[in-house]
Amino acid sequence: MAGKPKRRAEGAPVGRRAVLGMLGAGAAGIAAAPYLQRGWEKALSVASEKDATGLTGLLPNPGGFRYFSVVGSVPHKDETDYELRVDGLVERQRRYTLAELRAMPQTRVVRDVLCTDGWRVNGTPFEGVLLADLLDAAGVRSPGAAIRFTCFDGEYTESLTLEQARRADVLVALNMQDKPLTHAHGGPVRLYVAPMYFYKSAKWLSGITVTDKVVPGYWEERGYAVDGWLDEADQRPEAA
Ligand SMILES: Nc1nc2c(c(=O)[nH]1)N[C@H]1C(S)=C(S)[C@@H](COP(=O)(O)O)O[C@H]1N2
Ligand SMILES: [Mo]
Repeated sequence: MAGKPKRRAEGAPVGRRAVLGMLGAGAAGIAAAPYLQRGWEKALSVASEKDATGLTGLLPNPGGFRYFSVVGSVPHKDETDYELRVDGLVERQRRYTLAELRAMPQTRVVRDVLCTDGWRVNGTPFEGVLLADLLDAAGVRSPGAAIRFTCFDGEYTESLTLEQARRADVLVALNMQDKPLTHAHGGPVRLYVAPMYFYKSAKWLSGITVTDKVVPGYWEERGYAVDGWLDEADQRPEAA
């Protein structure tokens, strides 16, 4: 990345880590967090989705979501040029087009979305292919024990253990809120890890690489927990 965006982006982890630390401190931290978040928004009010600050994550979105990207601009991809690679410690490397992913069995999961910054959106449907099905199709080989996810934004990465990746609530998601994933929400394909904080759900997913051990992801290299489990209560399906 060029010097300027990199320098600007370095501001983000410090702020995000501070918020995380306060959340860890309990109720007082939770009460304080919105103030920090607001201050942050004010400081970054010049940021727009189009600029290259890498700090566009604080712009409110309709429906309670906030747009997050660690880079300023992300290429748009659709059925004509989207491709998902499955490689690494597998028997058979695979490449999927969007049409091929849509033709596979689809699973729908409805849980609450929680970001470590303190916002949440209850009862959000995601739908797509079970990550476990893609791993089975590729055939994990020894000593495969973890997954590294890469994104076509060129920067973001995530990780899961193989055991986590095989859960029935971990999707390669094509739909969100019963509509095709928009570009802003990581479309056409994002990872969706229902039982964990939303930073685990990598947007603009382009690569699934089986590794022998967990390689910490983008935010994890900057202080986030590699295991992003939600509290038990927040993992439950919405009582509809
Ligand atoms: N590629 C990519 N994926 C990402 C992020 C990002 O910056 N880049 N941010 C993460 C975080 S911290 C959150 S809260 C969610 C935000 O998703 P949204 O923009 O759809 O609300 O995406 C996660 N996945
Ligand atoms: Mo987040």
